Amino acid sequence: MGRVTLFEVMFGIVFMLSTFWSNSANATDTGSGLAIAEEQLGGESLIRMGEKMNSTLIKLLGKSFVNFELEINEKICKIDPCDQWSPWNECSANMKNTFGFRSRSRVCWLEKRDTCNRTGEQTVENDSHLCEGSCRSSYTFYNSTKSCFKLFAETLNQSAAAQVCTQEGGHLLNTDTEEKWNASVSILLSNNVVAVWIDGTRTSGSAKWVFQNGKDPEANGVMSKWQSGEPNGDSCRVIHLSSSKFYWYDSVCSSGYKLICEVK
Ligand SMILES: [Ca+2]
Repeated sequence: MGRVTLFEVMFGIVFMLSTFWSNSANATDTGSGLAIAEEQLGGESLIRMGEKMNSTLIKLLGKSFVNFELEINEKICKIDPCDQWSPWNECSANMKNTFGFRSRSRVCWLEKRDTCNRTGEQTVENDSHLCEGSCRSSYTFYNSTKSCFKLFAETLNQSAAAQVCTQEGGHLLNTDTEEKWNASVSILLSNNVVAVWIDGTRTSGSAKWVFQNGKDPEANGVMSKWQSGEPNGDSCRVIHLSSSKFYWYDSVCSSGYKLICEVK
């Protein structure tokens, strides 16, 4: 059977209904098995009905419907000869206020002859678009500093703590702006933590402070946060609570403290 036009289908439906009416005694007779639930009406069921009623016309109509259904199915396959898109991958930018790309892909069978049969030569389509970065999961964004911070609750010596942050792609938080100092205090308060390693080491009590990232806080205009009597000759920098207030202290580098990483 060739292509079926919409007109032919409509004509067929009208004709079929009139045939139903004229045979309504048989068509609704559940005893003869001709009753068909509405949701089962389709080409195949019409063919079966035509066979039972010995009606060539209904059988032909049924076959027309089957062809029509196949044609629609094929058209749908032609419209979308591809699998579903994969989920978007993570944005290549991992900081707020920075931009990167994210992408997704899908497999298509654009050259296939049998439209619904997804075999043969595949094409991988890629799609990508611009995205704004955000802090990675478990990090908190501080708008005042435009940075992502995370408190690590394990107690480590200074070099192990610095290494954790390096592995995270960042560094120990350097309190080289008032905003970063305030963010640090806020993190410590909200987590009930009394002390953390921050960025800043020196080779001896008289040497210059060295920072993994950023500047010397005081040279950068941060008001001194040293506890009175500090620094007093140790080589690693911490924030420590004293009488309900946080201060900078220098501490022995092999001591154990929690840490805050900053990722940039
Ligand atoms: Ca000290």
